Amino acid sequence: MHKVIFDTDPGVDDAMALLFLHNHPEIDLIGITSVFGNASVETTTRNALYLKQQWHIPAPVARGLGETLNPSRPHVDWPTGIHGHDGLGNIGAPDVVDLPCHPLPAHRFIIETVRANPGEVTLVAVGRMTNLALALRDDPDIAVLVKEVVIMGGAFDMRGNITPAAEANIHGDPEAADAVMTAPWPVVVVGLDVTEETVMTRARLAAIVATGGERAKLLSDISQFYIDFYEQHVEDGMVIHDSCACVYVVAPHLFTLRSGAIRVVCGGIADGQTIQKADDHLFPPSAWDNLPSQNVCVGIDADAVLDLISETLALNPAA
Ligand SMILES: [Ca+2]
Repeated sequence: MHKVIFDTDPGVDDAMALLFLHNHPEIDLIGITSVFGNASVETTTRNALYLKQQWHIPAPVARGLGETLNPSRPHVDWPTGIHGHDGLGNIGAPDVVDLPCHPLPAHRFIIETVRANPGEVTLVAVGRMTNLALALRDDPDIAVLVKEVVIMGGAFDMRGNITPAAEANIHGDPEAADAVMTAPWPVVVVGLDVTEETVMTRARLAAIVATGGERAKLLSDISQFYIDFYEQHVEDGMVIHDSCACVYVVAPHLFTLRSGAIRVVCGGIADGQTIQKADDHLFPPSAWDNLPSQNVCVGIDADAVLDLISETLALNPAA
């Protein structure tokens, strides 16, 4: 079993990833930590509680941060054209969900949980890296106690998706992302290089709903607005960024990795760009020296990943 804390900004593709983690038999989802990104932290926390309630997820929700690690960064508008005004595809989620948050803030929840389970916790982070960076700042020693950090974010051998240089999760808090990538914990980055190859078609989603029951139906309802947005990018369906990172936890053999130190550009026109110095390439002294080698996904078996996601989302305990 993989003990997972899911750090997330739900978010439509976050919702799919959450259901994957909840359904997968080899994953023990032990916590959900919210962060801002696809919407304000008030909205993403509400959404995490709403999905917990609707899908009967036992894991607690700990509320995270709503501001960048560097507080002087300007606010950027929420991507309501992609995730809707409610962050869940405008399905009309209730303003208030009658469930409490965990008493600890997200970064303290991460620290306490990792310390209670040394060497066992995988952090799957699919929003901005703010909570993880604050956990490291508060308690740097947790880095060696975490089993693995799997990140959805970044664009290495290709353009970004929020600027020509940067992917949205990293661009949303570059200083936090640089701290996470350069810390002495094992990081695997699942970025646009592989996520943009995984497209869930309308037909595939409909087939999931046909066997997955009410849980899958809610997921499908949430996803329709996002699918409409993606019409300008893909022929049919939705790119399922966040679920790819969750698949990595249980099926790493479906990905090709490249090892090397990673830095994140902080400021200037390439703000939020992710750059890896591959271990097998020599350079004169640079800002990538004396840092841990982390892994970047540079290849994916997209069909197999989509099949695994489909099978997992279609599991229906009520049937
Ligand atoms: Ca996300």
